Amino acid sequence: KILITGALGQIGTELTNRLVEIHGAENVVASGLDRWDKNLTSAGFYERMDVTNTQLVRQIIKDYEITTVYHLASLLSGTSEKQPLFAWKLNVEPLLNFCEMAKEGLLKKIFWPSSIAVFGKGIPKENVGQDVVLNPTTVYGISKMAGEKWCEYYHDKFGVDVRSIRYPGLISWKTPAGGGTTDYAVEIFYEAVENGKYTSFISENTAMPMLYMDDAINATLKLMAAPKESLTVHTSYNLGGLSFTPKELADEIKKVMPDFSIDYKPDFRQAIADSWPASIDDAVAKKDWGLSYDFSISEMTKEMLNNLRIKLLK
Ligand code: VAH
Repeated sequence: KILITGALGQIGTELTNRLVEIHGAENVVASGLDRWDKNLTSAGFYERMDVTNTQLVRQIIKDYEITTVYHLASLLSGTSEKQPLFAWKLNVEPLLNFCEMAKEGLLKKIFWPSSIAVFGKGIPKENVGQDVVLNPTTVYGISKMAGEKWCEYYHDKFGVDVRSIRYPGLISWKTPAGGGTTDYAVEIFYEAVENGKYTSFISENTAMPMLYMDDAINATLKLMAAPKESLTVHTSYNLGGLSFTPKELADEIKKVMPDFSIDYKPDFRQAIADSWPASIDDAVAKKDWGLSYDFSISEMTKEMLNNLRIKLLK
């Protein structure tokens, strides 16, 4: 069976749905901090689980005979700056626990999300490569860099099959994002549909790597299905997708909603965004496991506005 942690989050809800489609609900165990209620998840099983509770996690792995874990539970960049010590504990220790279980033979495969937040000072802003120096300046970036190094250590030392992607900002409409710096690119669509205007907490010319959720889920499933021998990266794969500024995104929205307006009031997350690259080189992922994308910025914009109109205005 498959276990997903953080299954009620922005990525988790959509990844759970796809894994249920592929493997059947009876083979998918969703877990999260929230109390269960019937329409929470499409998984066959739901466990209320704090991933930092090592004994409980081990018990659930044994009870359900879990072989694959998608470990998504994490604090994102904005929230991590506000709770550094808890962010370190939550973002790193459970990953180590899952790697230990794989080393003991309790698990066959692990997926763990890293982030473009691992990049920081001293590198070019554009087309950042797979093997540049990692110099994160945020708590979140530090925790993700440490996690990547642990993945590589457990692979190289013990042959653990742990796979990872450095996600850019992810844009989706099914589940709100939570506490991220790129979340302006999610909020803007909700506000466009509900109020016809948006005040961005990121300044107009700050480009960041972004991706529509469907492309991110497809990439994740493609990486996990790839033959182990084809993988040359054991820290985390660069994934670039799109790259745009708040102004460029607002201009795309205006093509669909001419009366939409935007203004800019950068907050503490501007400094986080300034420390990140504007675009990513994902050639290695394309070569190793056939990474590809379906959504351009205009196709994403139409998808987001159409679906949010239905979701928010019914
Ligand atoms: C965040 N959405 O903003 C996440 C992501 C690259 C950004 O890691 O923190």
